[in-house]
Amino acid sequence: MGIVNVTPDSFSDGGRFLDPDVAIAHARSLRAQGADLLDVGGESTRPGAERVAPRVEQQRVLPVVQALASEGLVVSIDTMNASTARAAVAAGARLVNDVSGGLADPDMLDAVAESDADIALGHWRGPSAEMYAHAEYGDVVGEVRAELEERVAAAEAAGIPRSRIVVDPGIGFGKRGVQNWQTLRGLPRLADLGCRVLVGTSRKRFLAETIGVDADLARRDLATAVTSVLAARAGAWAVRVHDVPTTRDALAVARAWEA
Ligand code: PMM
Repeated sequence: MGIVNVTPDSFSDGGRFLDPDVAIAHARSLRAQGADLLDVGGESTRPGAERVAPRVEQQRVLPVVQALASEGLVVSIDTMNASTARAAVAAGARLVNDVSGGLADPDMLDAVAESDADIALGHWRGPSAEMYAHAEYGDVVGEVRAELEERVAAAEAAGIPRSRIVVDPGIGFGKRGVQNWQTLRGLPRLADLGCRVLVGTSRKRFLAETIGVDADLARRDLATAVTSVLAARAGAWAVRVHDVPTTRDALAVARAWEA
């Protein structure tokens, strides 16, 4: 899954793709580099970020979703707003990627249930502005798993079958440094929920804390490729990355090793 952030303030690429034509060209190049799925988002979820009005979010993302879907590309919409999810699905998005797992907007699960789109439910304990206030765990893997299981049950109760549900452990969301590594180590326990698993480590702070807080993007992309390969080996269905070639290469090397 290649990341297309149509935002002024995402933490590693904010402002680069705010112009729809630039975002569309970027998405096409991610596709050409080997991304099977393009994740279009119009609201930054970086720690401390303020919410964006759905109207503004939709002005950013809908032209991009519409253009990519009309070219036959598989698009996911990264949003916590049901109105944006509905509009993006109408414009051709096939997956609704909600980092809040349907908790931020009480209408989200119904919006997806009414469509034939898939939904990715992220592990989330509160908005970006306050996310580290909730980073208290006894058993991080057990708690992430139990909280995701509740979200899966809520989605099923809303009428979305498990075959259309993807779970995501929400790396960096309400988790500090080592809690992210513990969560990644526990991926096989999430995979046994019986849903596809999506993992997003790309360029995140916990990687920089491991390789060097001043690590530039190229070094963070290499670290991302390593975690993405390990996630794939632990059963992930998809990995969400900014830099597609590095992760594709790493996956090809790992596949050759295993073959
Ligand atoms: N992380 C971010 C945004 N969207 N979606 C999913 N499913 N999983 C993630 O880990 C995730 C996400 C934050 O990263 P960005 O600001 O670099 O896009």
